[in-house]
Amino acid sequence: MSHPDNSNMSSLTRALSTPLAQFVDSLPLPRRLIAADHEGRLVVRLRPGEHRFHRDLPPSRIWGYDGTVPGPTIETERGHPKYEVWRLINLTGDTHPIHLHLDPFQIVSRRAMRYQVPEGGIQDVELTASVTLEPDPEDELQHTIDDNERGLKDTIRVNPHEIVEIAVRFTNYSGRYMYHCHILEHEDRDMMRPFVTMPPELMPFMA
Ligand SMILES: [Cu+2]
Repeated sequence: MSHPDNSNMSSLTRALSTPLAQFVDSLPLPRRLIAADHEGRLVVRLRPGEHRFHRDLPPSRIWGYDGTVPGPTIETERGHPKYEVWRLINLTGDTHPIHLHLDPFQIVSRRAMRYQVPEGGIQDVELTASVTLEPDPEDELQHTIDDNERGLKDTIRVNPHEIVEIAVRFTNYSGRYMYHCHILEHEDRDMMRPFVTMPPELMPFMA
């Protein structure tokens, strides 16, 4: 666990002792990622980063897509909706049922992997680990797809020592949605992330 340095702390205390001025920051414009420029195959990683939520507050450490808030805008062509493939990598010793809001998805693969987390590799917002696509010698689990997992799903089990790939297509609604672990204690204790979908009509305003 790391602690904010003292100068950050005192400017935070100063900022919080008076109400923050409203609507003084311009809206952040996310970076555009155009699927067609990458042969329809984009990779966006969750990374730690910094974001200043208000001009009078010091930067906060965040987890964000590409380490930014909001994450990049992903642009696809009208009439050519793209599937997104999400790769869920479990670096813990527990099985997590991961639940995605808004649209159903299909499991593409479930693969065994082994991983190494270096000393200090998992902190409050930072994560360093190396993943190898081969079974861990101690792992006796069969990493196969069950018959009842082959249809459209809204929750998928991700076992320890496992990478699960799911394909999802967001088509119906725009707004702010969530994906999270469906174990109550886990979802209430940070295993929950937002994502935003929007129609092409709104895209020009994001450029
Ligand atoms: Cu969980």
